[in-house]
Amino acid sequence: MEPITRLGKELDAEVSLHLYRKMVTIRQFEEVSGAAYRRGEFWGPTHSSAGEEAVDVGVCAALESGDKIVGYHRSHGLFIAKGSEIKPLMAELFGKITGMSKGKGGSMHLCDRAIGGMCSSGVLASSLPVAVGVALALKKERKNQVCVAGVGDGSFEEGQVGESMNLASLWKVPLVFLLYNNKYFQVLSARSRSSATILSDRAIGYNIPRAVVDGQDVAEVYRAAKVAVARARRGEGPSLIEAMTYRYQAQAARAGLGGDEDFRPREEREYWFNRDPIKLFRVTMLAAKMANPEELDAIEQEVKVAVQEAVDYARKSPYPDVDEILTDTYSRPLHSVWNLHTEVPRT
Ligand SMILES: Cc1ncc(C[n+]2csc(CCOP(=O)(O)OP(=O)(O)O)c2C)c(N)n1
Ligand SMILES: [Mg+2]
Repeated sequence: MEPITRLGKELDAEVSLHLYRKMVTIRQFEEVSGAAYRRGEFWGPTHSSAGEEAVDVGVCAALESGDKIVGYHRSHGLFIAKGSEIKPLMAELFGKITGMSKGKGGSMHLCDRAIGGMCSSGVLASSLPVAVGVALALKKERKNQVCVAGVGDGSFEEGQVGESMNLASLWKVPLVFLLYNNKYFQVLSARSRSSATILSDRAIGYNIPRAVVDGQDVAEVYRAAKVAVARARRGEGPSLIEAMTYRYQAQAARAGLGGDEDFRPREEREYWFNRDPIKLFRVTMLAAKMANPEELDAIEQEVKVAVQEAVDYARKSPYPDVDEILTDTYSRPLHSVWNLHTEVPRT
């Protein structure tokens, strides 16, 4: 396996080992949570970030702790990369009270304000207008902080994307659009949906600069993110990074409900599995003598223990009390919303 982009001074041995640990954490988190899901330990569609770790980790490596992220429906990896603890993330998937959204959000509605994780959403592209609002607030409050917003290649076809890019550019908000081009919209391939292969060309029409990067190469993603984040921090407005990547699992895990089949061609899968971002990074670090195999193996073992602890924690945690079903789910108590807008009788 050929090493990927040469690591420069910007990614020294210490930083590289840290990024490697993050990527391994995402992969193992997805493998263990996916297995628990398939055993029926929790419910609700669950989208895995496996295969796309270099995108999440490369981008977050360019962010400061005060910067924000807004996820989409496949954002476990983005939250882990930004700094979320895996115990409350796992507990959220399990619907437990100790989860980061108190067990009411599940896999697609994450929130971790402590690390700048504003939200994520299961409604395709709906988080982009929210991200424009977050970035506008950062600008108005002169925070010198940046927001990164994730979106999938299929979701990129939604109308809200153009509207969000237009306003972000017009208002010059500090936002980085992060397009995960994994070439599939559920079972529909990119080729069957669009004659354009570089989707980010559309950003040019909104006067937004864009970069197309190898999403399996963490160093390349990091380099592009640094440029985009610096531009946002200088007050020059949004950028778009299109990361060419591949999801390693089927569209979503839906225990017993279908949707778990993988329709993608075997040769294509083989090509992308040979470009596993973690294996590529390992080869690169070893070639650059930034680490020895024993160190990297030790990281994998440590992560294994931590992920096992997270799943045990999620299993042992209680479910939220049924009396709390409406707590935190509306900005105002539901009965006051009803009183204002409808005739719905109160019981
Ligand atoms: C508005 C809306 N329409 C349809 C769906 C169902 N849905 C969930 S994921 C998905 C595919 C999204 O593909 P893409 O944006 O490429 O992201 P990927 O899953 O490949 O990461 C669809 C159609 C949804 N969640 N929201
Ligand atoms: Mg896709």
